[in-house]
Amino acid sequence: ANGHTAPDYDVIIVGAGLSGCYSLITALQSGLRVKCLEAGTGVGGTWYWNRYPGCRFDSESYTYGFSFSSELLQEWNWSEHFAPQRETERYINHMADKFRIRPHIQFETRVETAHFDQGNNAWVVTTDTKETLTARFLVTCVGPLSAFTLPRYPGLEEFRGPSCHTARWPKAGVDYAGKRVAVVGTGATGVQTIQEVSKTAGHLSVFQRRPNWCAPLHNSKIEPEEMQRIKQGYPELFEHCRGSFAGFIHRASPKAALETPAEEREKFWQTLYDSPGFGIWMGNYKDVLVDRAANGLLSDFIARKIRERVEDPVVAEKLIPKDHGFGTRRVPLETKYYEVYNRDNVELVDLTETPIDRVTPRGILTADGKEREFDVIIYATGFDPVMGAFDRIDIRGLDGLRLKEAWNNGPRTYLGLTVRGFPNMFMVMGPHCALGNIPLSIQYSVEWIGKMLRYARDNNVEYVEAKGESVDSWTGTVEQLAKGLLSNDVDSWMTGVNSNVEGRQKRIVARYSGSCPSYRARCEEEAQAGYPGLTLVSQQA
Ligand code: NA7
Repeated sequence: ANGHTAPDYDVIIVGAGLSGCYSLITALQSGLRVKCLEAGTGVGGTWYWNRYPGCRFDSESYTYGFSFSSELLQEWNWSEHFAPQRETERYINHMADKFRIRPHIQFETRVETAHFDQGNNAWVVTTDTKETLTARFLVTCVGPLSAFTLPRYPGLEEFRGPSCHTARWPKAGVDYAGKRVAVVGTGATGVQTIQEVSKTAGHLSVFQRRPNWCAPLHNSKIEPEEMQRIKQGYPELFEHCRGSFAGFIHRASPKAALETPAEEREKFWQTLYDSPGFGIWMGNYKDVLVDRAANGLLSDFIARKIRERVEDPVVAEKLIPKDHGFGTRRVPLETKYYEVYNRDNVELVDLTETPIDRVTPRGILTADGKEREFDVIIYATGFDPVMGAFDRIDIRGLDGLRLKEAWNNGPRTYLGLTVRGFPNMFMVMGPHCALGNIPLSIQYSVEWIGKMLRYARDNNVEYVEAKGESVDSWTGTVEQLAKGLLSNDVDSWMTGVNSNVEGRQKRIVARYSGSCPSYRARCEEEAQAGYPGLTLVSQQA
């Protein structure tokens, strides 16, 4: 109509991780013409790229899978309470085959630009394969932690042996057994890598800038009878997770640490410390993540554990965070991590004492003039958080406005799903949406967007944009919710900080930190009221 050029597709999906795969499934089920573009050679996103040694879930396997299909739930068996990467990647591949989405995914194709064409109300997408595709709607499924970052040390390229970031671990693996290995970084990824690599490396040097508070994972096998029981209980299990703050099985206690007698508190913390998963983080007293005194008590408890587990008291002190309290950054879950430092073949290098000067052809030179020689260097140095994957694409909305510039002073969104000035673009796991148990959050966001897209089709809507007042009010809500949370006073990916990226030194509010149920309630309200927060323009007959 009106001399418009009809776009090639109704929807282009960027990325074929969990978000992209499920977005594709819903779009196909709605009968939309859809194309998914993926940089990798396979599906899985995070679970495709992160094949480093020891990579596995920190959330219970059976709460991590999607629940939209009971058939999928019933036919899939998890082998461990916290499944390894390989199994999760297999799960996502299984899903892709079951729902026949593969023919709609173009692999080895990285989206380079996405510009909104105002004349046609369509997105024009170009790729590194030199293709141009157009679609009415753009759904970004680029992942909150996918743009990996390397340190900016001089000489990084000069190292002669194999070196890689954990998020680009080669499929063929890296031979580190018996070798001299360096691991830089001690976040959730570094901790998993260190535990595994230390088992067979000839010598391992861990380069630690800031330690994190870790707690035991307590992984174990799932026997067939147990898996059967889990399957029978799926409806209640997911109901329980949907009702919890962050979508996990763990729920915070209604009690406050400060109002509990010391002896009882100690017993409770010991039970949590001895139990599998995130309980000690998500299922703790209600005041430990918001009250400094309560948090201090819990931190002291964990510090005692570290001192008990690490033989060398000097090393133990280096492993105890002094700049932030327990749970205010992402808690890495570990399996004998602290005991790694009792091994003869492992050394902890404290970068606050001896920063890295440069990487040399032979190894790493620290500020004390010591050059350590390595055969392999592993960078577990994290990601340009949440906005990073968007920044890598040249995304332009109305009047050529660049998304990167629009978010210069921090992201501004409506419901974490849409951005003013960027019509017909929806984000899955973008800034300001609820994260927590990610697949659960993904499932909700994808279904919300799916419903929106069906509404648009059924009502001939060809233009959808967040209203200015919606964005102001939602961004305000998100910033308000962040106040009072101890985690928002600490540098981490959760506050949008990454020392390796220009312009990411300042803390911002990158994520919605209210509860998942209240997030969903707010989004439901928008949909049920017929999208009053969005400007919808229908096609003229
Ligand atoms: P994180 O949690 O961002 O951890 C990155 C680690 O790398 C952290 O210890 C950093 O130290 C360290 N780092 C980063 N840059 C440098 C440089 N230049 N020099 C030395 N050390 C550095 O990323 P992860 O991959 O571990 O985890 C990401 C998420 O994936 C995690 O939350 C889970 O949800 C799964 P710093 O603390 O900044 O001093």
